[in-house]
Amino acid sequence: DSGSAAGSVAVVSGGVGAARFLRGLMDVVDHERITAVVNTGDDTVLHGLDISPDLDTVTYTLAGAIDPERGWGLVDESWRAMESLERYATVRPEGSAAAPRWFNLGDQDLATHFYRTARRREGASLTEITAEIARAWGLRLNIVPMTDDRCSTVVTLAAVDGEAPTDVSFQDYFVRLRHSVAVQAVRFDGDARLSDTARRAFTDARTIVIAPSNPIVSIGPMRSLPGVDELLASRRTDTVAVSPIVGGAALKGPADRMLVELGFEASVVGVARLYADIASVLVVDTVDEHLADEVERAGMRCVVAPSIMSTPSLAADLARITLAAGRTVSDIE
Ligand code: FO1
Repeated sequence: DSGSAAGSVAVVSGGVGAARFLRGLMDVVDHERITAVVNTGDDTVLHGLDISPDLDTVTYTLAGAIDPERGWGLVDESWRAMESLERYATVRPEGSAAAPRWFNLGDQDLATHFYRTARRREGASLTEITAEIARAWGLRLNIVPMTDDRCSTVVTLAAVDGEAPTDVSFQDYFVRLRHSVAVQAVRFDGDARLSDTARRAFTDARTIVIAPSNPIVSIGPMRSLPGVDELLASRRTDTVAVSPIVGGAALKGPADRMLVELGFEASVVGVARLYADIASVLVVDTVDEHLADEVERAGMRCVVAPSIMSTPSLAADLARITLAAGRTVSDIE
């Protein structure tokens, strides 16, 4: 086991892809040495509840409780609370947004949002609450939100039929509109700063991994916080990214389409151009081996490995290769 010699690892994380990578990493590194710094740009408030989808996806996946088909929410979930909202939808006055049904909160999942919301009202920070939730799920690794402040991903939808482009929240785009609409721009609202815990993780880590998450809407929010790109750039030789694009497509979600709509290339080369300033190595899947030279011309060393984490053991192999790639670089440069 290379774990004890590996030092600490900080993982820049979004949702599903990051969670699977972290699951693999837990087989390779002592859990206490792992810090997942997780995107909160997707966070939303519904029914008055504070919902942090990426934090919950990471927590539930690592606890072995995620629904494997959906990739979000809990396994063996029931939906009676959601179904019961139907009664109120009939009396809701015009213009009211009460009792929304488009975002599915399972009966067991609701307990997490109840707890998070109640603790927030008591004045606890999202960092403290997230650690409490991870502990409740029996996890020993550090799961930390990127910020304790509000940072909201806003998606500008492309104009249709000569009408003005419209801004929607990330969950409106992703869930309500099923990300089936063209995107013209993405921005991050709020006056957020990187949390001290996250900053310490990035500063102290032996290796920083940028997980295979959507570069724009999962990794992008963190990079938008003041000083984060500079901090990662200062650790560039110890930072390894894993490409979320395999064979020109995203394994899950709209990353491929979104990259193209925003003027980037949906390929490992496009990913390399986005990350070259903050990471020195890009891990790409074997199907993209023919693009390795182009990745290197974009300014990143290219490591080719099977990157589809369809089993925990493949995820562990990928984690091992990713850590080894980071070590080689900082030993040479
Ligand atoms: N994704 C959906 O596509 N539909 C849903 O109804 C939905 C509900 C939901 C509830 C809790 C949660 O933690 C995640 C949920 N997600 C749902 C996933 C979420 O929208 C996305 O995974 C992320 O925001 C994108 O990374």
